[in-house]
Amino acid sequence: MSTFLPKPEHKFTFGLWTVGSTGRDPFGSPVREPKTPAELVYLLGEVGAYGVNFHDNDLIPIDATFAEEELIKKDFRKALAETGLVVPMATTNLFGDPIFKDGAFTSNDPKVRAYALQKTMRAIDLGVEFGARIYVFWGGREGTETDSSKNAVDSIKRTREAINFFCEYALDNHYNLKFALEAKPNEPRGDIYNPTTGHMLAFIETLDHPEMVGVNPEVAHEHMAGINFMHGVAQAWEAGKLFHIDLNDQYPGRYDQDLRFGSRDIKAAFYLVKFLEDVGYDAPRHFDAHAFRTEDYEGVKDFARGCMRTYLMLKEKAQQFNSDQEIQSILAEINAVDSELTPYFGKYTKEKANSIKEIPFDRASIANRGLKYEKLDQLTINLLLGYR
Ligand code: GCO
Ligand code: MN
Ligand code: MN
Repeated sequence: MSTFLPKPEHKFTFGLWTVGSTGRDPFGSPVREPKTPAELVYLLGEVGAYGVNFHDNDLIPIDATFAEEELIKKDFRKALAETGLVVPMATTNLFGDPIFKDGAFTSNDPKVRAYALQKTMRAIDLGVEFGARIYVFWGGREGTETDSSKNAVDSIKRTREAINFFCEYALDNHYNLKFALEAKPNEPRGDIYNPTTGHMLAFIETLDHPEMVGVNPEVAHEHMAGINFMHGVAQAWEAGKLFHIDLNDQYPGRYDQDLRFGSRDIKAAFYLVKFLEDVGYDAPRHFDAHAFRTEDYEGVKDFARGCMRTYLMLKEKAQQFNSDQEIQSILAEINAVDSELTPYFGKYTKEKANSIKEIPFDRASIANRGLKYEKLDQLTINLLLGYR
């Protein structure tokens, strides 16, 4: 039995904004004293995380002076060195400041769009300075409350122009950087453009450097949209676009909850972990969630440890699933190959098409076969509940 302790090879990461959340929400003030970036790195070191990610302004406040910036960086660098934590991913805060109230790259105001370019280039420089190899774009304010305000086609074109610009910027500066686009259907805007991972995958193919750009799917965001997260992740993986992942949890139809990973839908979390482990996903496993507002910093540590432990417990369950004889024999039966039919599949030829047209199918007898999915699903439940 594993001890479920996190190790560097698991690549468990947290954002400064996750364990650093002070519990402020639209209805209430902070419940925890803010900690400095360096203090948060020590906290993450204590719970056994591998890395820490940041928005530019999680590390350097937007109005910091040069001297303040240098001091923060010095402390942060020292904390990284002492804990051994790395910075695999960085991103830009393009949503917090009032200037972004109508978006950044999609704002109708050219001054806002130009400022967003400037802020992002500086944030990319900052991320690269700390070793980030993945740069996330989450367009939290890139949307509308009323569609009389913005042209949806222009907004897509403006987003494309911005991402193309940053690809060239990275190439021009010889940065070893890949971009990961993160979709969310709504919140903080009424509606956000490119609302799902599927939209992002389609959008990426229209860029000048699609090879530099992938996705950063988030559990909560796809659950908010009521769709199957693992299916989107699989599609991204199959397309070679799963550059990063945001793990958390969420009840559909509610506000953006950012719950501890696996705490709401254990079954969905299980299939997700099983997928990632089966295919050999090797990029960071980033927990983009935060502790309940009821917690102090001991509770924040419980939260962070819980995210990682649940992942590792589900990983063990996935191994158990893969070596369970009864489950595997049902799967083998379901996936049985019919060698007589094999020649009919694959690439089109005229001869193949004509011969498929001639096959006599006994529809009723094919349809009569039970598929044993009830049994398979219950065996999975037994396994997840520890009765197998
Ligand atoms: C959210 C998003 C963010 C992004 C982060 C990185 O719902 O607020 O998930 O946490 O992931 O801004 O780009
Ligand atoms: Mn989110
Ligand atoms: Mn996220």
